[in-house]
Parts: sequence; C-alpha cells; structure tokens
Amino acid sequence: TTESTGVLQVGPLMPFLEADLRELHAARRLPDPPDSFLDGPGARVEVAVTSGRFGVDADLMRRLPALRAIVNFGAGYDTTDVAEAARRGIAVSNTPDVLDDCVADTAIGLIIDVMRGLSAADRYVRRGDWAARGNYPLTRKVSGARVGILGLGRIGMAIARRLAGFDCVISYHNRRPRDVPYRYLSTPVELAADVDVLVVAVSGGPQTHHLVSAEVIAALGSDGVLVNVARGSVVDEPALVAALLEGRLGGAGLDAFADEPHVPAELRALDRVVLTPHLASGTAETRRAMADVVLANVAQFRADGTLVTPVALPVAGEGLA
Ligand code: 8YV
Repeated sequence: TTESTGVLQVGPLMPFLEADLRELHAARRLPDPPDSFLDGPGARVEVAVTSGRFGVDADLMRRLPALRAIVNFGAGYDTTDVAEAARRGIAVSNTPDVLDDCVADTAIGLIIDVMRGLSAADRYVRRGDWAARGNYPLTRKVSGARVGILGLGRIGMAIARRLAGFDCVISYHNRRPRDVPYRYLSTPVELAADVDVLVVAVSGGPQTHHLVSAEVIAALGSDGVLVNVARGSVVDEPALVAALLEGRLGGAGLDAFADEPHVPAELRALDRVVLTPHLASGTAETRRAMADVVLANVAQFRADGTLVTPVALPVAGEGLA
C-alpha cells in the first residue's frame, strides 16, 4: 500500500465509502487525537472527505496547509466553515440531486404520520388499547391540506411535486420568488399563518438559524403541524418544545434536531410528535448514489483540480447567493 496521504477522511462515513476511499485513493482517517498526524503527514493532505455530521472547521483548515478541496457526503454542508474555505481558496463540494427523492419521500411520510397518527396508532394497537379502549380517536385529513414549504430548492420542489398528487394547496417562502405555480409568501410568519402544515426544506448554516422562530410557531397555531427534514438549527427547538407541551402547536414530524443524536426528552412523551433519527436520505440506493458523487468529486479533483458538484462559496462581505 502507498504512503500517500493526499486524501483524508474526517469523521465517520458509510463503511462502503470508507473502503472505496482507502482502495482507490489510499485515504487515511484523521486519528483522534489528531495532533501527531497533523504535525506530520497532515502537511500533505490536499483533499478532505467529510459529512454533514462532522465537517471541516477553520482550525482544521489552518492545520492542513496543503488542503485544496473539501468533499462533503450530503447535500448540507453547514458543519464546514465555507466562509473560511472561500478565504483560503479551498473548493467545497456536496452531493445534490441524488437524495432529493428520498428526503422528499420522508417529508411526505412524516406529514401523513403526524396528521393520521400512524405511529401513535401502531403503539395503540401494540399496547392492546384497540381491544381495551375501542376505536382510535379521529385524525386529520392529508389530501387537500394547505402545505407551506420553507425553502423551495431542489428538495422543496420534490416535496411540492409529491403534494400535488395529494391535491394539496401549496405555498412557499424562499429568498426569492420562483417561476412556479405555487403561492409565494414574503416571510416565514406569513407562510406559517396561511397553512395547515409547514415543511422545513432550507439549508442549514448561519443564514437560516432559527428561521422557524417562536413567532413562526405561534403563527402555525394549535392545529398546525411542523415537519423538519432540514437541519435542527433552523428551528428554535426550546420554543417548539414549549409550544407542543402547551398545546399551542398541533404536532410535529422531526428528522433533524438541534443537538443530534440528542432529542429533547419532553418530545418522546408526546403522541402528536413523530421522531426519526436523521434518516431522510438513508436508503441503500441513495446512500450508494451519494457515495458515488463523493468518489467522482475526489477522482476529478485529483485528476484536474476541479470538482464535479462544487457549492457556491460566499463572496467576502456578502451573504450566501
Ligand atoms: C446525510 C444530510 O445523512 O444530505 C444531508 O445534508 O443531512 C444527510 O443526507 C448526512 O449528511 C450524513 O452525515
């Protein structure tokens, strides 16, 4: 085996991706503690491969002086300091497109589960309550519901297309209105006030931190449902927990949390809440496709110094495009 340390794995990845990176690129994994590696072979690392769970922060960039590219497994890359990467001329890639279907499928699943109470009803049957207490309480109709999508990017569009099949009334909020047949609302509060279900599909990071504020949650109201397949940082989680506990929000379907893998204990006691462990992209098909996008980026960068799916880096002094 070669001693090359041109490619560095930062944090855990899918086992099949780790194996491919080792085999094809003699990748090494950043050890813990990292110091002796960083003070030695780390000086030669040109490509770092990481995921949304881990990322490359400014300190690690400083300690990898030859780093030229950060290849991220995942559509979201908020754990990587992209402003610092831009300053240092380090390119960053993600895995767009290939996960849109599965993330959108999960959003639809959460909407149906929360509104129809499927997981809670499953527990009802398993507890023996059907025989002991009779029919399950009535739930809420999904078809025709008013659904607001916060963040109409590729994933938001995939969610909207599916909801159209349920005859849902779709509206959205985005940084800019798009040329789509859905109603645009100019603030998250106005969107929340106008819908039965609010689906969060924006990217994470400082621009969207607590975009779903206490005010947005209040606008959604005691019959409203919040679904989050994006990042926990987008939602004011203490405000969400308080609203659910006090009956000021109808329900929630959550695949992302502020401090994963920790889920607020209060939520686990609520039947009106469906909790999934950040699994939206987690099918065999999609995770393999994401790994292939990662491998294509690493191979192309090593061949000609460009990335297949680069992300738009922030320009100094401006917000993200
Ligand atoms: C991944 C994700 O599970 O694509 C994303 O942004 O959050 C998920 O697809 C995650 O990036 C893996 O850590």
